[in-house]
Amino acid sequence: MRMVFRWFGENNDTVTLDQIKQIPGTEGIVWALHDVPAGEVWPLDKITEVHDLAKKYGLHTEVVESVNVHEDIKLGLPTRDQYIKNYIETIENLAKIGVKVICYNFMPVFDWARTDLFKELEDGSTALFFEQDKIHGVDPFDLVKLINQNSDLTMPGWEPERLAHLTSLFEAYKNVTEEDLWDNLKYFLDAIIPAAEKNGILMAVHPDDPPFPIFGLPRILNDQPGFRRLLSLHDSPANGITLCTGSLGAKPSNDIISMIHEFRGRIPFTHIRNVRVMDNGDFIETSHKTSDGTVDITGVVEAYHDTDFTGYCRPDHGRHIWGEQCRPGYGLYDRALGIMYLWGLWDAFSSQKKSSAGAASGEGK
Ligand code: DNO
Repeated sequence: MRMVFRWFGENNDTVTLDQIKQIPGTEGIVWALHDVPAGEVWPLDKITEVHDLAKKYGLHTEVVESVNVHEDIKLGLPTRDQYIKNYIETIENLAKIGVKVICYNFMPVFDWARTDLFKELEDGSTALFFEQDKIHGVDPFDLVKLINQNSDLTMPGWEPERLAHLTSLFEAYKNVTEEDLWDNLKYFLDAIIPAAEKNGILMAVHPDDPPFPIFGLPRILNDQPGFRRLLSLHDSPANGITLCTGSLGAKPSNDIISMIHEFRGRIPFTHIRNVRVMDNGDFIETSHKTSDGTVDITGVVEAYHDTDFTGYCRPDHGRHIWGEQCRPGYGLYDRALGIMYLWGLWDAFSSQKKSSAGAASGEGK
């Protein structure tokens, strides 16, 4: 397991590279050119700038999250070919500085969504929260009206450039079914995976977050059968998964440990975090500790250990603790604590394995 840490850039993050460097066992940043709109080519000079900066702190830039997919690709419009061409050019540019994994997602219109950024937990810390009633039953066109009226309905993860076209996007998706989305994903993968292979890059799709359709938009990547189908769309090690335990864990029927075993070798990148799911389906992000949430983090790390996981891992989100002012979910303290918890589990499983191997060889003497 190779630990990395998401960093939004010098002007966009409260966490600094030298702080990241001091988190034990953390070798690189997970980064993106956040100011390049989806669909455009990432310029090599800007890519090199981030790479050189991270290198000064001894951190690598092997994992990118995300190169966003233009809506026209997800919609299957004729204009998609140009955007796919641009995507391939970005893959080629990223390979030039040694990028190994590109995370992306295939969620229509919205990326991850929450209804509250600072929901208070019992211990006084705050965390990202999703309340079903705030989203379900909301007509997408009413939502557009609400946003235009400056309603305080905030949805983190929304990209401003998409918000500006929300009405036309909802119109465009009106007749797009889940099967259409699958077809469009296959078309995209058939075009980009050979380019990724040629450039030594593994593509890793992120699950839908939350793991169910919102606002009537189709969402297809949020359970084991969905990921099985994804892998079969284009059979190549370069067609892989960003296995996010927090996203998948918000759907209690998901057996994440079984997924880790089944998809072994096709998970170049994982996000490990916990989430507490309530009886009504609301969920809140908790500390990484297994007993604090619904996801069996101990079992997840054990499954990775058992399957000799050598991919990249990030602690994903954390709570906001000790008064830290930071990007929602992306403070230093709780994510650093999460990393230490994950390493603690990993090291414990390693030493357990060593002592049982030792006992077995002792028996043989
Ligand atoms: C939220 C993240 C997502 C993720 C994208 C991947 O913090 O996990 O925004 O980066 O969905 O494409």
